[in-house]
Amino acid sequence: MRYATEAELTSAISSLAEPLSRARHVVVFTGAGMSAESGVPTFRDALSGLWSRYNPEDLATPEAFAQDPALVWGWYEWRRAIVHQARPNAGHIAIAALAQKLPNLSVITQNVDDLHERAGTENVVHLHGYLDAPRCSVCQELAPPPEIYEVGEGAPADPPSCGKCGGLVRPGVVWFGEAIPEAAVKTAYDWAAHCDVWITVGTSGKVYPAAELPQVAQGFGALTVQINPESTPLDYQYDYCLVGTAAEILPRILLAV
Ligand code: BJW
Ligand code: ZN
Repeated sequence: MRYATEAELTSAISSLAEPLSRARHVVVFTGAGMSAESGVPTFRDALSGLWSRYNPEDLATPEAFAQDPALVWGWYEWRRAIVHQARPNAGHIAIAALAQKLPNLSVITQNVDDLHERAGTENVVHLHGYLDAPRCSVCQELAPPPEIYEVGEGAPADPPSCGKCGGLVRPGVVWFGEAIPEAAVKTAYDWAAHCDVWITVGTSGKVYPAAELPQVAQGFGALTVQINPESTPLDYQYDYCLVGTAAEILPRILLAV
């Protein structure tokens, strides 16, 4: 059910206090909208999303990196600099504070930034990798992330070479067609199957397998909540759709618990 007006939101949020306080395990599942209010662009928002200006096939696939490593590396270094300048927003901070109040709260994020960790949340699983963990595209050895340097938007930058085998170093993210890291996928499905409350924040629910996790949680009996200012294709799956942004709604949930 959708809760959009001020009165609807107030009543929905207060009715979540009891199940949250009672829950043995709460999972918060986040997407790009979680970091939007920190100034990190989303992917699919019509005007500001990265995919409104760039073609994912040219930048977020292993084939794109093989074709033009400098274009892909430069694009990710430009985004890494944006993330380094960004600060956790009120939503990230509310999740970290909620984790202090509740016995067991975990975060599963699709985001490649570290804003949950910088807000103080400790229990975070990254499904789609992490910008600060580049690795060799040949032998998979982890490489040290370079110092942050200015890369103009769209400017190419040559990737470093692997210290072990000399192969090209690639961004530490999961591209289309690549498998989610095994340990992350296993933990995410395990938490989905065993949590009591599942809160999805700021994802369009269009990228699989991540997008099926909320349904797994619901199938195993969790109460499911979505926080998003827009509708998503998966609205119908949730017990509560709270219409608003991460930085607006999450601090209100924290106050209610
Ligand atoms: C706010 C807000 C505010 C705004 N507050 N909200 C089944 C069917 C069809 C296809 C597939 C399928 N299973 C797999 C596939 C293929 C593919 C896929 O899903 N394609 C679909 C697009 C159709 N999936 C894959 O390829 C995955 N791999 C895989 O399946 O491997 C199989 C395999 C197994 C074994 C061996 C080999 C292979 C991998 C997917 C990797 C996704 N990678 C990216 C890029 C990461 C690196 C990078 O950062 O560049 O991950 S794509 C991009 O999308 C990124 C995101 O994590 C991901 C999800 O996006 P997200 O977070 O939902 O963002 P947006 O922009 O879409 O939405 C933002 C939302 O926020 C909106 O709803 C706004 O309204 C909202 N919002 N402001 C709260 N302030
Ligand atoms: Zn190597």
